[in-house]
Amino acid sequence: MRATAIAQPNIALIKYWGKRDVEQNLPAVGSISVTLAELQTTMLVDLESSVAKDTLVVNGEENPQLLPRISACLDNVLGSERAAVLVDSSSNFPIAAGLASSASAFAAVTVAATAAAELELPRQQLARMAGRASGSAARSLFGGFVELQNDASNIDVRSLCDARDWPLQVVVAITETAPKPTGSTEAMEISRKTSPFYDSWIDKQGVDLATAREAISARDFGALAMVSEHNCLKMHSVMWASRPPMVYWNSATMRCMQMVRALQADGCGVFFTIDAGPQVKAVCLPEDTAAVTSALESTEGVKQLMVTGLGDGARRVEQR
Ligand code: 2P0
Repeated sequence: MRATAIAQPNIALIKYWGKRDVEQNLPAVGSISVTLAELQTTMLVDLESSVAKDTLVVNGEENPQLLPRISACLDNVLGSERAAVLVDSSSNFPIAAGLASSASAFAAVTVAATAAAELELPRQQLARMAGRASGSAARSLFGGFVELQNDASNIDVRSLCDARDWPLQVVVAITETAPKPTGSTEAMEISRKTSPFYDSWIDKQGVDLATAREAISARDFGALAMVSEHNCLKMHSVMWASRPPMVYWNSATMRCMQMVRALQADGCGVFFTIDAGPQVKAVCLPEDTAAVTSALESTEGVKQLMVTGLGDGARRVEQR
């Protein structure tokens, strides 16, 4: 009746932005991501604690903000006729700051809750359950390069390539650790309702997905770099043109992008991607990791760097 799971966040190269069904939390587009290795969320779910109501502890402190979404996820996984649950979570990276903390949190709680209830479910079903709580969480059930397909009335998630088969590195430049001003869920709906570029974003996503899929299959870093940066900047253009505009970048975000451009001009195998937050993720070839790390380390406004390889999907671990 107690189980612990570990999940890692994932970084989308071809982004999820927009929902076709808010109630069911179904994405409007497919997406492709990489699951990270070193950034981790560890979550204990205890179904027989003596808590009177659902309780969420994050890094040692009660967290009432995230609790309603965790409770809704537990209802979805365990049914609403359940006893109060204690969830104890810890992450080794800043949460709610554009580092996909909701992806690892909802992937971990889904795996831990099903394990605690001794439910044996296929990974695909776990991914759909996690995705109902947070779209990007569905991708953290799988490792390496992961595609979330958005077909018919359901989502389908699969690994395109194992982490060990194309061991790229990701250097995360943290430029701000405070929570972002507008959460993704709300921001996506603002974009859908107000951005003049939204329909075109949805229409063109299939082309970017196909290009990225081919690049991953051919291990073609240059092609993956080009389509990933294009897709990232296109998503941010949708956000910038929304009303109110959503500009998640700060001046250090721009400086990091310029630094990546300078590294590319020097022949480095690196590209950037940025999510709904000011952090810059530089994806690079293993042999260029040291050069990328040193360049971003010395970029003005970078507060912290995290360097990671690609990792595995969410899984149960020994009780802590
Ligand atoms: C992504 N993001 O593909 C995109 C890129 C942010 C920018 O998925 O509303 O927290 O919980 O389904 O999963 C962030 O969205 O949104 C996200 P919900 P989620 O990674």
